[in-house]
Amino acid sequence: MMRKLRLEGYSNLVVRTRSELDLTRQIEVGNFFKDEKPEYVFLAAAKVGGIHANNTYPAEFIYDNIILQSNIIHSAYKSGVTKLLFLGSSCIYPKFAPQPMKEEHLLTGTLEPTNEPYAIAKIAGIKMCQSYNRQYGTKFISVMPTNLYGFNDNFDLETSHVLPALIRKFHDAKISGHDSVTLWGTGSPRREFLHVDDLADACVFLMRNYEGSEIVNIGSGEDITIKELAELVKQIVGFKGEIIWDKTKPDGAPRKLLDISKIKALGWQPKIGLSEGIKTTYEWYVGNIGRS
Ligand code: GFB
Repeated sequence: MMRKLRLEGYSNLVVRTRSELDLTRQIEVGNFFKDEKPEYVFLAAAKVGGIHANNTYPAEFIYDNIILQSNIIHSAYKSGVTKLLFLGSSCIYPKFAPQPMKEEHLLTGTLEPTNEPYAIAKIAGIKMCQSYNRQYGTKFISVMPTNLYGFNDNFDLETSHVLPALIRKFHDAKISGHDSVTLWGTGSPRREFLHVDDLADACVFLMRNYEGSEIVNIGSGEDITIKELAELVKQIVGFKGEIIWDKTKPDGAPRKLLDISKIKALGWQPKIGLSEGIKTTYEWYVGNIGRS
């Protein structure tokens, strides 16, 4: 978001690091909004992680996300913010929703157990934005991105999402000369991926052009099996060894492809293809994090 907003020439950007402002503290968040009086709020702060992190820390995922989003949404209302964009996730949809998943499929079936606490928190955020719009006339929009990847991602193997994990696992194995890499599950689930620069572009687009209370999906419009993704990352990284699948780890949702016809009808399109996006992300990783 910061990269995109600076590119667009916005200079009056107000941010706080986690150590400067603890978003789980209601009074501190209220004072921050009173002092700074932001006009536009991109609510991207959240406790996030991949399938293993969600499955391991359910209490933190539901508590941290409900608390911090409630503090920010309520303080945005109290301080008269012009518009707020709330970021949810594609995991809010039912585990067996028809594919591709449309916005109206929300709350039509049971959720994927591995990330239900997180999904419930995000659904609460959507309902809070919609309720404040209805009762107080606020303009709080809710957008639902698919699985994201790109620069500055979390590459910790315990808490990360699959794509950064694959980049790190294949790179480390290549550098260390290992002859195999172990991945989780069966490799058969399908996932959709969107580069974070495309997401930031969509968020600025919607902040400018959308005022509805209904949620809006943001995705690339195509998905891939984890096995196909692994082969793609393996080839981009240049790892020559074999892939071992650890079936004791969960697969999660079998598929969660978003229907993006709503945002396309508004005039937005994703621009960064998966293979190109992985290549530039791997280059960034090697230049900034990976051991060479
Ligand atoms: O990206 P990921 O952790 O989350 O896992 P979800 C996607 C798929 O990749 C799962 C498989 O089937 C994993 O088992 N996978 C294979 C791996 N190897 C690995 C690995 O080394 N690391 C990881 N992380 N996965 C998340 C939700 O679900 O999607 C979050 O838990 C959020 O709440 C996020 O919604 C967008 O896509 O399954």
